[in-house]
Amino acid sequence: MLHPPLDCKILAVPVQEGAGRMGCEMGPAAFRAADLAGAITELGHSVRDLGTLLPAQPRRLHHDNPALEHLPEVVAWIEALTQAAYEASAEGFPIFVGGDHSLAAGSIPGLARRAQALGKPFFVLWLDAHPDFHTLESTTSGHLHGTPVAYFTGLKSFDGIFPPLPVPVDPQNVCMMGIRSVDAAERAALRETEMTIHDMRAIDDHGIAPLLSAFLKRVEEADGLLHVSFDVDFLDPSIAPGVGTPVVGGPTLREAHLLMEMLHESGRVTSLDLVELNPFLDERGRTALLMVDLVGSLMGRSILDRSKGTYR
Ligand code: HAR
Ligand code: MN
Ligand code: MN
Ligand code: MN
Repeated sequence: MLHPPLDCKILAVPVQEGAGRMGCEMGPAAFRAADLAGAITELGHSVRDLGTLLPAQPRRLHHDNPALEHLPEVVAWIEALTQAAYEASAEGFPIFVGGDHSLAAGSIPGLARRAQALGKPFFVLWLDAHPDFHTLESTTSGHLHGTPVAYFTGLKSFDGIFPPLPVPVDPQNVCMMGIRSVDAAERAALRETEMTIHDMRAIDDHGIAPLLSAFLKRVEEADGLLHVSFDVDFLDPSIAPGVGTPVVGGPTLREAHLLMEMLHESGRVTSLDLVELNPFLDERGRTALLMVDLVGSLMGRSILDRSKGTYR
């Protein structure tokens, strides 16, 4: 498959109210300092900076779960981003730079609406230590970055509180990798879902490559669009400490690069979230720099030229 240069569009979405610890607001600034744009243009792609999204006006909202934190603020971000993501995906390759993972409750519904308008099936690769599958009733932390997957796959809990979904994402088109921290209510709810969930045990057993290949084959066969939602805490905290909810036992540097290189080779990825980077918790920018390096692999950087297959 040929890989024409991409027309990348970077939208900064400094939402931090969905997380339990503040600091993700500084994510877009750290990605700029780590030269995300330069790493992409260096590979022959173009980059347009769409600037920084502003949230909608927060509205008074009530829900019976008293644990919920910053509900009006997060909903205001989601409202603005759903529309912005739909518009940004009219052409080119949008990159949504967070911001905490509540961002995906806006980016993904906007992109799903775009896919529907184009008549294409829409797939999501969810890279995360967490499934983020809480409902508004089941979350005990009240941190809304733990809920976007339940929302965008159409669970009823969000009706009348989050914006109405333009179109739900088919759970059969969602694949999660890296999962290793699942709350009791999520575990029970995940038993009922048709999403593909590769927890760390599955990665131990099979390795990243065959699991990812199988999913990419399905995207290919459906001629689908593929969105990658990359939560930085997917990575092992020994290499990526700059996150609010680190979980030990994550993928290594090489596993992460392999995954990104395979995504590039598939030629299927059409949009990307980069979320949960918390520069306040990072060590001398190393997590931001690593993430930029991984985006390089996604955008076509490889150690040696692989176009002719293996080397002898
Ligand atoms: N499941 C936990 C909660 O709901 C932790 C959620 C953490 N989420 C993120 N994004 N960091 O994946 O509080
Ligand atoms: Mn809290
Ligand atoms: Mn997440
Ligand atoms: Mn996470």
